[in-house]
Amino acid sequence: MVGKKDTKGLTAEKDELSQWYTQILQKAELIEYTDISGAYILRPRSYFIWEKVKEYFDDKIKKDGVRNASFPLLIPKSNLMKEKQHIEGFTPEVAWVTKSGNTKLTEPLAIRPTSETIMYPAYSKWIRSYRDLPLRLNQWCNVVRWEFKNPIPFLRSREFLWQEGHSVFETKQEAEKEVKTIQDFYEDVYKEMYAIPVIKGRKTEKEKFAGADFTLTVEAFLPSGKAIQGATSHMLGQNFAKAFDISFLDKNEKKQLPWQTSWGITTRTIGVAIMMHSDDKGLVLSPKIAETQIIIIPIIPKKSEESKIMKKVNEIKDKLEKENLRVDIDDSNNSPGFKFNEWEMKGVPLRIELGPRDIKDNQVMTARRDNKDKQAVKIKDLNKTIPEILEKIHQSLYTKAKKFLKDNTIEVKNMKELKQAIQEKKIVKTSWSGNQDDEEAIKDETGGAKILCITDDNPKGKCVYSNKKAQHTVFIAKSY
Ligand code: 86X
Repeated sequence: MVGKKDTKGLTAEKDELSQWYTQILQKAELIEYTDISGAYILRPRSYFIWEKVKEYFDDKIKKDGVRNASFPLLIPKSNLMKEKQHIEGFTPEVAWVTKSGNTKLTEPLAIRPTSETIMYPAYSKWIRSYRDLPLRLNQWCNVVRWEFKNPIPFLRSREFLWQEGHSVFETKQEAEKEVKTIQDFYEDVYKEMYAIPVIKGRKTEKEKFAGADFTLTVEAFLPSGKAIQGATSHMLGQNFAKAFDISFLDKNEKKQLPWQTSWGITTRTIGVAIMMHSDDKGLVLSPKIAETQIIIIPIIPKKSEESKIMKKVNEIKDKLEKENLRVDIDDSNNSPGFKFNEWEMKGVPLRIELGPRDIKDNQVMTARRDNKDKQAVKIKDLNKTIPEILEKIHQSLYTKAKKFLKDNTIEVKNMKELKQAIQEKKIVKTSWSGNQDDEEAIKDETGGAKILCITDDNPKGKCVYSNKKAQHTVFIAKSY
């Protein structure tokens, strides 16, 4: 297909991964590039996805008692340096504001790479007694991290959108409960919004956030044979409370350190969804996040039939919109075949065709984007049947991705099997000693495959690398 003249359709097939991905981003009108490497415009069709995810997650956390707030974008240098230990490894990524007009600022201001150092000084003021706890705040915002690895739209950009939740509790138990709850919420986002199954686990000591006692994660495995971290939920223990002087008086008027958590999910999720479901014809999306769920294409063989068909098409649109469905009509002068390709490219989950024959038969023809299934639907049944088809699309995207994960998960017992599986672009389930040298050796000997997460702490058997007694069941794969 490469080199085909048609400049409208995709010219790269799915196995040529990066070209295929960048073509989809542009042709499905998701992303526009800018003059800044790593900074992208999220066009309406991709920002819509983020709005849906935001609505869904925001509702979940609010029902669970979290409140939203907004903290400043700019962080004074002295704040940022307060918790040196956790900042140290990150400093090369921080972008700074140093001037207003031509005047040098007395103190440089960091553009937030994450907001602990602007939030926790305020937490220190607000928290006095056990009555002030729990304090559970979230903000939806953009952050900037001046990464030096090559940027990939959505997956690794220098500016991205996210939510960052930061909670403070009286007890360790409450904090531990929250990090698990939020991890479950993230799994739900992937399953219910994106139709993607994830692996839930805990990061190894090497891979966890350095400021945390432990880090929970959700990991997705993509058709490219690479895994990607999908979101993160940290048990911060009392580390930040110490560094930012956050304490409270308990019921006995005794001074105590509280227990904290932080958690985030980002616009990276959009890239994960694109890579997971899309195909040689372009974008494939779950109906839950598609800006246009249904495209109606009038089939008009004779000009004399146009007004009759357009009238019917508009009736159908109204009927579907009453069901809260997102519907568009393509009444352009392009040929039906051209329109089919164009809307397939844009990832519209369901196409409805309506021509003179259909009007006679009181029906429409529907075509699913995900599997090409065609089905005639009586016009009187549209309000019931179309939502059912959309639900089926979501379910079958999820089932297909789940099957892909299952079919590509291989359990191995030794390094020979592990190396072979990684070479074959699989995701590996195996046992590990818990020893960091063994973890590093696994990475070296597989050409860069990492332990993605720990899923069990009581495995039988021996470490895949060292043959020592296994402490953890782990998933291993190459990753983004
Ligand atoms: C770690 C920790 C945490 C709240 C999350 O993962 C979820 C939401 N924050 C983020 N992290 C940094 O602390 C960090 C700090 C600086 Cl200064 C930086 F430039 C980059 C960073 N990246 C990640």
